[in-house]
Amino acid sequence: VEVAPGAVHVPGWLTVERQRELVVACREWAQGPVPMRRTALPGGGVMSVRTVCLGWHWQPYRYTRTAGDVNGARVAPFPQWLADLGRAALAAAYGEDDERAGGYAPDAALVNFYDGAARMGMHQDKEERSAAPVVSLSIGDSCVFRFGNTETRNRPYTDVELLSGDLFVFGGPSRFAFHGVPKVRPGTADPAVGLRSGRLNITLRETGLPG
Ligand code: MD3
Ligand code: FE
Repeated sequence: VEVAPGAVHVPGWLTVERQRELVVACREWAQGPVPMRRTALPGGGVMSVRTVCLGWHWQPYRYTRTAGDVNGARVAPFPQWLADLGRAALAAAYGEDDERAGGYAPDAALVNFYDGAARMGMHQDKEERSAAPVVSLSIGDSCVFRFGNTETRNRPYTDVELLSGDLFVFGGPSRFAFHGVPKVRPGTADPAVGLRSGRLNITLRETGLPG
C-alpha cells in the first residue's frame, strides 16, 4: 500500500517465526557492547523510547562509531544477514525488479523499544548523508504511526496503524518527511512472537558515512 510517494506499507511481511528470531537478536543487542538505553537529549531531557544501535551509534544529532553518551564502547557491527533482509524488504515493497533493492547497502540499524507509555515526537531523520530508503520493521504491540509532510511537524499528516510483522519503507520524497509514534497499544501483541510486552521497531539506514 503506497501511503505517499515512496512510502510503502506492507502489512504482515514478517512471518511469526522471523519475528521470534528478531526478538531474540534484539535481546542480545540490548545487552551490549553498548547497552540499550534512553537517549539523553541536548536540552536535558531524555527520550521515552529505549534504543540500541548497530553499525553506527546514533546520538542527537550525529552518527559515531563509539557511544560517547553511554559507556564509550564501540558499537556492535551491522550483520550481513540484516542487510540481506533490508534488500528483501525493498524488493517486497517496490517489486522484485525494482533497481532500488539490489544496490541497497544499509550500514546502520536503530532498534527502538517502546513500553506502553513511550512515544516518539514528530521529527525528521536528517543525520544520514544518503537519500537511500529507510526500512522499518515492527514487532510486538501495535502503535499509531504518524506520517507527515516535509515542511512542518504539524498537519497535514496521516495516522497509520502499525502491527507486529509490518514492513514500512520510506524512500524518495518520503525519506525526509516528519514522522512520529504518538501512541502504543499495550497488550495487543501476539504472544507467539515472544515479546512479553511493548513494541520493537528496527530501522535500517544507509548513513553515507565512510567505512
Ligand atoms: C520516515 N522510528 O527511529 S519507524 C526513528 O517506530 C523512528 O520507532 C519510529 O522514527 C519507530 O527515527 C518510526 C518509521 C520511520 C523510520 C525512519 C524514517 C519512518 C521514517 C525516516 C524517514 C522517513
Ligand atoms: Fe525517525
